[in-house]
Amino acid sequence: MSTSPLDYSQDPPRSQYDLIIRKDKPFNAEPRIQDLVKHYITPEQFMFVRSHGPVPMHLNDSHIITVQGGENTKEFTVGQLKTQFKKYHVMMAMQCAGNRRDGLHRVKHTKGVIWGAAAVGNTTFAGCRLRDVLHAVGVTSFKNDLHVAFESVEQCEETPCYGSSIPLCKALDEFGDVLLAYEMNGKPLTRDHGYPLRVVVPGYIGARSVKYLKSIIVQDHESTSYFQQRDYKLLPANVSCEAEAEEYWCKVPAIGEFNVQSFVCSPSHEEEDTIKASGIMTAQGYALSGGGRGIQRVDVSNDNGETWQVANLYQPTLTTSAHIWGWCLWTLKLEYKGYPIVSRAVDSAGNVQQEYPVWNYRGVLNNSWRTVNL
Ligand SMILES: Nc1nc2c(c(=O)[nH]1)N[C@H]1C(S)=C(S)[C@@H](COP(=O)(O)O)O[C@H]1N2
Ligand SMILES: [Mo]
Repeated sequence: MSTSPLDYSQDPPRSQYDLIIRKDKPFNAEPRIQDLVKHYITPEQFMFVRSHGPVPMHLNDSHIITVQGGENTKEFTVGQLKTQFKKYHVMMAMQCAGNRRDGLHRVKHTKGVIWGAAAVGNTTFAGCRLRDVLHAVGVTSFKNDLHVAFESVEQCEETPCYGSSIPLCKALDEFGDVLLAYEMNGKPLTRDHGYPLRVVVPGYIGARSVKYLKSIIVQDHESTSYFQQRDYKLLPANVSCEAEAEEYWCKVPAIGEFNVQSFVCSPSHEEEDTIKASGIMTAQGYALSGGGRGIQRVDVSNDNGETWQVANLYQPTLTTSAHIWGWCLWTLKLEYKGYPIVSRAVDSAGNVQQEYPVWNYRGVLNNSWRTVNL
């Protein structure tokens, strides 16, 4: 770890964003919750940014990515990855595992950036498939105990570089849709979102989608990075400080796929008074689940959970993919009865978003029902 403070003076300009800054250095920002549900595909202006260090500079198409699989090591420039491999597109929800940590804080204090409920967005990415690149270094069949570790070029506050890993079976899965992406929403990646190349792992927590990619290594163990081993883990509820967490880090698995989630985005807390006056409102929100599981139902209650009404869902499916990686936006017209509006999603596997006082030390999604006036 560096002893001198990291230099953020070369971070990109950010005037194009319409985001609430949660932390300045490193830059962490999310949109206003009502803005999040205005578009099915989140424009960059409203896309959250999660960084752990200064944004790397002077990278371009000649940046080299090292790929190591078994005996073979190959180097590819970003330019070569663009031209030598077929280009694929994926539409997916990117969600930080810290999304809704502010709600979690009402249950128990945790460590990490205090996100609201908008550390999530739904964008399209384009790039080559990680699968094809691994094939090019001779990694074609998977064993369950192998992992693909990614490292980035940037220096983080916590460690010399950002790193993470995913199981090799996810990386090689023909329908896993893991990309080495160079475009977001049809344009070259911006510096904040990982220019010139990032991994995108659909259905997994955002932490696995490593930006500013430097190396890819197939190995017999998970990434030893701080971000795989000491963060993004669900610790038991009795753990209340760093010292108590110590014995759990090596026992508790790293989170991969995220769980089922939904939130009432509009009306927002600030808009509550307007609702009270008019009585009838249209509630709007998002719902999503990990692992390619789509949303089958969103229930909404206006009477403190006594009764539930089924929301109208918008979740286009792509016929080219075996999975649903995108989010679901929902709406429902209902009456305001003086209680907070709450939503509860059910994913395609029948997993129900439930309320329990889950505490995640730093990172797991708080799965409690969302209210407009927490
Ligand atoms: N190199 C690098 N990759 C990274 C991160 C980072 O700080 N550095 N943050 C991760 C986390 S925790 C999340 S949620 C996503 C956020 O992606 P975004 O900033 O493009 O929205 O990037 C992931 N990849
Ligand atoms: Mo994250």
